[in-house]
Amino acid sequence: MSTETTFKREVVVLGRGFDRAIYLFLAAAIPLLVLAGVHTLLPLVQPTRPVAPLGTVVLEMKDMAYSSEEIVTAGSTVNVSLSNLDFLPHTFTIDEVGMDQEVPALGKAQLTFTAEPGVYSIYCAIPGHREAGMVGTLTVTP
Ligand SMILES: [Cu+2]
Repeated sequence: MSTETTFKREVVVLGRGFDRAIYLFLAAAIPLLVLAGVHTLLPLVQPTRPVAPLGTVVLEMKDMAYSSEEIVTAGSTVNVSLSNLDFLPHTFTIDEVGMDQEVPALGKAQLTFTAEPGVYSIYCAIPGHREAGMVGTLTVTP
């Protein structure tokens, strides 16, 4: 008998608390869900890394080196997308074509230049970097 009474009272108390809990949960969860949705959709709308156009050489500058030491491109127009991941500036320099592009620390640069078919030396013109091995070759095929 007394057990039944206790049970009913508990249900009533639990019911009130439960409604309040749902309300608080929704009040907290809805903004979070909206934020989560925005975060989930954002990369689809705005990629964190820019997508390089087709035919573009994507080159990273990291730890005093280019991510590819040998680059081969076809045609006289060369497109290069540079990302400097180091905390110091680097350059993409090819003397024969008059290219000398500095990329600031953690910066990016897009290059378009023309080069006759041939093999060209690439190096970083920041003092000491070429000597440290920041070099590469660009081969342009017809
Ligand atoms: Cu450098």
